[in-house]
Amino acid sequence: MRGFQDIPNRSTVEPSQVKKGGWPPHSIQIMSQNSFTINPKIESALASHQPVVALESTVIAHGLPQPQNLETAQRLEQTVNDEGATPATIAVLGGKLWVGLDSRQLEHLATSTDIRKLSIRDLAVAVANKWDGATTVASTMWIAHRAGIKVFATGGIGGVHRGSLPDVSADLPELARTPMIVVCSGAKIVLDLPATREWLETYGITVVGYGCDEMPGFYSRQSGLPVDVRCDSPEAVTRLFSTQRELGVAGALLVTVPVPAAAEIPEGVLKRILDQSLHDAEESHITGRDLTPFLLARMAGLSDGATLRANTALLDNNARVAARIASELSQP
Ligand code: PSU
Ligand code: MN
Repeated sequence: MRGFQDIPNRSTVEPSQVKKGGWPPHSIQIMSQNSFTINPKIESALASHQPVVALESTVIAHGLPQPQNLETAQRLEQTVNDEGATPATIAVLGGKLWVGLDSRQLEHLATSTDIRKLSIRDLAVAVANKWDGATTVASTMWIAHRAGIKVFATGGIGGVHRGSLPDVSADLPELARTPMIVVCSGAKIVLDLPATREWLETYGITVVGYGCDEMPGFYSRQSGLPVDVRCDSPEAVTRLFSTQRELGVAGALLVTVPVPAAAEIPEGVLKRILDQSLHDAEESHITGRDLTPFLLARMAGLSDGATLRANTALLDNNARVAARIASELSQP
C-alpha cells in the first residue's frame, strides 16, 4: 500500500503531456499521505496503463437492501473483470480512503449497520474521526481522480431535488470540476430531471447519449430531455474525452446509458409509485442525505421489487459499458 499520486494543477500540463484519454499523467509525484490507501492490484493496473473502473459504495450501503446489495457489489466487480478491466470500489474504512476493496471489506460495507453516507463535505470529518463510510458519486469521483482513475460507473447521479427548498446534490459541482468519464443512466428519477439537465448545461458538463438520442430517466429509457451528443461505441466516447482534455475543458464527460429494455419500469407504474413515495417523504419530513435512500427504498416496496431489478440491471450494464470504455482508453 502506498499513498496517492499528487495531481498537478491542470494548467501546468502541456497538451503534449496528455496521453490518449490522458489525465492525469502517470509519472507524477507520490503524496505521502497515510489517509489514502490504494489496493496493490489497482496500483499495478494503473502503473501499467491497464483499464480500471471506479465503483461507488453508497449504492451498496444505502441504495439497495440486503442481501441484494452485496450480491450487486460482487457482480459489478465480476462484470468489470469479465470485460478485462480492474474494478476499484471506493469507500472510507477506519478513517482511510480506500481505492479497491477486498471481499471482506465489501461484505463489511454491505452488512454493517454503522456505515455513514459520505459526500465531499464529510470526507475530512470521517477521516478525522476514523469512521466507516460509503462514498457518493461526488466523493467517489474526488477520490478516484486523485488515484489516477479516469472511468467511473454508477447507477444514477444525484441532481436537483424536487420541492421548494433548493436541494442540489454535491454530485453536480463535482462533475463540473473533475475530468473523468462517468457512466450512468441519467439522474435518479426521484429528482427534478429538467432542472438537473439545466444545471448540467449551465456548468458545462457534456452529456453523451450512449446508443440513444435522449437522456435516459434512470428506471425509464426516456426522459424527454436532450443529450448533447450521441456516441455508439467506446471509441467515440474516448475520442471525445481526449479532445476535452486537449482543449482543457474542465469537468466530466457524462455518458448516459439507458436501462436494459427488459428491466425498464412502465411509465404508468413509475408515475404512481413515484408520486406516492414523494408524498410519503414529505409527510415523514425526510430531508437531506436521508431523502434519496428513503425514496429508493419506498419505490422498491411499492413496486414489489421491480425498481430494484431495474436498478441492478442498469448498474450491471453501466459497469460493462464503463469497462469497455476504460479498455479503449488504455489502448496505446
Ligand atoms: N444511484 C443509485 N442508488 C444510489 C445513488 C445513486 O442507483 O443510492 C446514490 C449515489 O451515491 C449518489 C447519491 O451520489 O445517491 C446522491 O445522494 P444525494 O441526493 O443525497 O446527493
Ligand atoms: Mn441534498
